[in-house]
Amino acid sequence: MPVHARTKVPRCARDDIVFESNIVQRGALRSGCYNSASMSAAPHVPAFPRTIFHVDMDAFFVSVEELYDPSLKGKAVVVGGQRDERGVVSAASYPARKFGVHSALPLRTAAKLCPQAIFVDGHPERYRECSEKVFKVLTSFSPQVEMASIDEAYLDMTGTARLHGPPLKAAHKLHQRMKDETQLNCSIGIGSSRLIAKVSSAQAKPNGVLWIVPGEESRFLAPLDVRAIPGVGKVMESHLHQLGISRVGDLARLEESELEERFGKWGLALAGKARGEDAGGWFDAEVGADTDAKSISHEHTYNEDTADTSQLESTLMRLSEMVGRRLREAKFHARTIQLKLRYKDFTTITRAHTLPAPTQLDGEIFEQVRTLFRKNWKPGRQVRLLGVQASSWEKQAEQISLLEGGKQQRWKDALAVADRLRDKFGESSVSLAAGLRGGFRERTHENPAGLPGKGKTKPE
Ligand code: DCP
Ligand code: MG
Repeated sequence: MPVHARTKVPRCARDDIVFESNIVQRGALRSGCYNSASMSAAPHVPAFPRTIFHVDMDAFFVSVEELYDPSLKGKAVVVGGQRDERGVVSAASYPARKFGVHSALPLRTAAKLCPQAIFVDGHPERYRECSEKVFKVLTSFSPQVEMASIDEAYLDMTGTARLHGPPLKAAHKLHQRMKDETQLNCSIGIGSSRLIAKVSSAQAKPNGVLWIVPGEESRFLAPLDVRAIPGVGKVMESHLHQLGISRVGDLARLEESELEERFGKWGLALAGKARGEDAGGWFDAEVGADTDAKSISHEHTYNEDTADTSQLESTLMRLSEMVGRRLREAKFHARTIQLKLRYKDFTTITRAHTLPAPTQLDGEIFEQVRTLFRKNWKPGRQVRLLGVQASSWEKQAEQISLLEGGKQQRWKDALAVADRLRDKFGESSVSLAAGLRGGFRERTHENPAGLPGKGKTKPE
């Protein structure tokens, strides 16, 4: 079973990850496997290991922008807005990352860290379109595909060896097909669990393939920083540092009971993850079993804080339209509508309301969110950010609208026309009257619940 790579390649970050030299060239696919077969203790190899691929597109929003403007290639590029605007970086190119620029950093900080960067506005419709192409390529490889976010997916490749060959060969094929069909680079991690696949794709970046040979999971994870484990954020990291734990190996050496005592269920999950298991409810389902987003939200940060009621309510209308549109695209009806309100001093509140019947209509979403806003906003207080989120889905067939039949159908027809116009002429081409003043660039946050690296939606 173990695959021995041919030659060690010095470019690789770690000696024990072996990359195949014949395909390592600048810009070309880096490929390899982690296999410590030469080491002393025989690893424990499960009788029927699963083969999971984690595919993650490289610098996704940036790479899509490069397709539209090839002059951006190889440069420090920041997607998400202009250098003097409020708001945050959506994506940074690898050259920009060398200066410390990353997603979620304020645009103005990014401009200070990397003044030579080119700042580009985001185009969500382009990313959605490319994401659909990515999904198509993936489904041509395995029927069990689970999109975990707009640019990443898990594939269960167990039992596909006769069709696609052994894991590395299959991954090369997939990598090439992805490039041919989308003109985009991706990185692929291969492991016996989703967790291992996810961690290894991150290690393979950019433009790489890395296979963790079954039985090598713990040894592969041991030297990595605890932050490499999906779900370990800054707060957990600092708790662990206080206990003297900085590497995954330190964590794996701790008694499970000790971790459970300190961190409860979370500690138990952490112990499992440190061994490379899909522990802790993040990965309970089979790949492809629950692929749907658990919430759809849109938010807007003002360039200048505002306390102007009509401007604020127009923004809520615009955001409601965006959320409604995504619901209709996904054929979902949402029962819970949530408002997010961030004041000038960054105090943030979220308030949710559950509807008696689920909806996907802009007007109904807006009505709820405006009620929440009017109840909770302190008039005169400057607002920095507003957000609208829809969650708690029901399938189309089960829904009963708040609006009675005929009126609801008329709304649906009107919204379908509006959606088609937006497809053709851009997101801000059509808006209900109240939303017109709220025109702004779109930012999309879709939060599939229980996914690695994507926090569950919780009130702030
Ligand atoms: N994204 C965003 N806001 C964030 C994080 C990400 O809008 N806080 C968007 C932009 C990214 C895309 O999602 O391009 C995918 O996120 P990734 O974490 O996969 O990052 P990239 O694809 O940009 O880079 P990498 O090569 O590290 O995967
Ligand atoms: Mg990515």
